[in-house]
Amino acid sequence: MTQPTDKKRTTRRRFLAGAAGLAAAGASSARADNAKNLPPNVADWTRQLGEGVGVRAYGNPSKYEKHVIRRTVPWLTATPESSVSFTPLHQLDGIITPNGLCFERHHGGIAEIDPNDYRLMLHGLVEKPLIFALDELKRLPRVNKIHFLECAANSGMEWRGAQLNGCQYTHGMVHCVQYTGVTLKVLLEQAGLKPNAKWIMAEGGDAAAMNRSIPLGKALDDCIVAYRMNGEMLRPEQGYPVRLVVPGWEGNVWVKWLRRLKVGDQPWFTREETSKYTDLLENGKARQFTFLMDAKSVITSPSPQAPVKQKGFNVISGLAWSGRGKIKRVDISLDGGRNWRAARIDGPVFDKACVRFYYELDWNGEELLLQSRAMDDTGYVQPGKDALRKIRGVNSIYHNNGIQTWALKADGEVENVEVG
Ligand SMILES: Nc1nc2c(c(=O)[nH]1)N[C@H]1C(S)=C(S)[C@@H](COP(=O)(O)O)O[C@H]1N2
Ligand SMILES: [Mo]
Repeated sequence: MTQPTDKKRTTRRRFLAGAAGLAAAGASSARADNAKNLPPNVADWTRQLGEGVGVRAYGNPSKYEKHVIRRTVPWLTATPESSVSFTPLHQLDGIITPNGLCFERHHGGIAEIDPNDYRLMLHGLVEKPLIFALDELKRLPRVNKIHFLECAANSGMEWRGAQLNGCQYTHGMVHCVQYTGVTLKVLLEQAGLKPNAKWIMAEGGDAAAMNRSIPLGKALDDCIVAYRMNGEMLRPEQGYPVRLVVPGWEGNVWVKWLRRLKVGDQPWFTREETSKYTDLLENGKARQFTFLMDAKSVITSPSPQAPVKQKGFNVISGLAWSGRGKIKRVDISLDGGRNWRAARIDGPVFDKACVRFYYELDWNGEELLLQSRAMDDTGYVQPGKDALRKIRGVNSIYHNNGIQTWALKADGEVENVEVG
C-alpha cells in the first residue's frame, strides 16, 4: 500500500477533525431529531422486530426519501404526453442513475407494448429483410455498456441567461445507466447491407412514431439495440421492451419502443431533424444533424435545490460527460472562472459515460461563484457561455454545453447566475 503524502495526510486529518466538529455543532442546531433515539439511548428501531422479507416484492426507497423524485416544469409544455420530466441530479451520487429516476422525454406518451407482440423490422437496402421477436434478439451475442443519454435540449432554457433555479431543471435531462443488448452491427450483418447503404432510419412504435436518420458509420460503430437497463428490463418510460442506444449522440436519436430500422442511401429529413433538433444560428441559417453531445459538466451539490447547511468542511460534487470519449479532467473554480483547480474524479471513467467528481471545500462563509469545467480525451474543453454564444448566437435551444455558475451566498443558499 502506498503511503499518502504528508500534505494529503494533514488534509485528511484536518477534514476528519472538522467533520467531528460539525457533528457536535449539529446536535445543538435546528436539526429535527428526537433525543430518545440518540446515543446513549436505545433507539425505537432496536426495540422491536422489523418487517419480514417478502413484503416488498419489488423494493422501493426508504419512506424518508420520498422527496427524491423526477420533477416537471408545468408551464414548459402544453401536454404531459409530449413533455419532459427531470432527473434529480442534486440528490444522487456516483455515476449510475437509478432506473426510476431517469428523466423522461416523450413526444406521444409512453407506449404500452406486450412483449409477446413485440417485433423489430429491419428492411430497406438489405439483402435479406428480417423481423426479430424479443426472444430472438436475446439469443444474439450480448454486450453491456454504461453510457450517458443527454437530450439536445438540456440547458436549452439558459441560452439567453440564467433561468431555472435548480440543476434538476437546468441539467436534469441527462441520465447514465448500464445497457444490455445486441449491437446494431450484428443485426445489420445478419440482414446483409447492399453496396449503396449509407444511412439507417430508426422509428418508434409509440403514438408519435418518432423517427430519426443515423449515418451508417455510427450504426456500425457502437450502437446497441438494448432491452435491459441496470440489469432489469427497460422501464416502460425508457422504451420497453427495446430502445436504440447511440452513445455520445443527442438523446433524440435514441429511439424508444423501437419498431423499425430501415437502411437507405440518404437521410429521411424527418420532422425531428428538420423543424426540430436543428441549431438556428445568428445569421438565420440552421445547423443540421448536429448529433454529437460535447463535453459538459455541472456541480450537482451545492446547487439551488441543495444549499450548504454548515460552514467548515463540505463536499462539492458533480457530474461530467462527453460524447466524444472519456472525461480526462474536471476543474473547479470558486471565483467565477478566474482561478481553476483540479477536481478529484472518483469511480470508474467509461467512454461516453458520466464521471463523478469531488472537491473538498473548507467554507468560511464567504460568497463564492462555483463553476466546473470538463475536458475530454480529445483535448476538447467545455466552453464558457459567452464563448459559446459567440459561435452559436442566442436563437438556439439545443446543444448548450456552456459552463454553469452557481452563486453561493453567505447564508448557504445557492442561486443560478451568469458571470461576464
Ligand atoms: N419513440 C420515441 N423515441 C424517443 C422519443 C420519443 O418521443 N419517442 N424521445 C426522444 C428524446 S427527444 C429523448 S431526449 C430521449 C429521452 O430518453 P429517456 O426518456 O429515456 O430519457 O428519447 C428519445 N427517443
Ligand atoms: Mo430530446
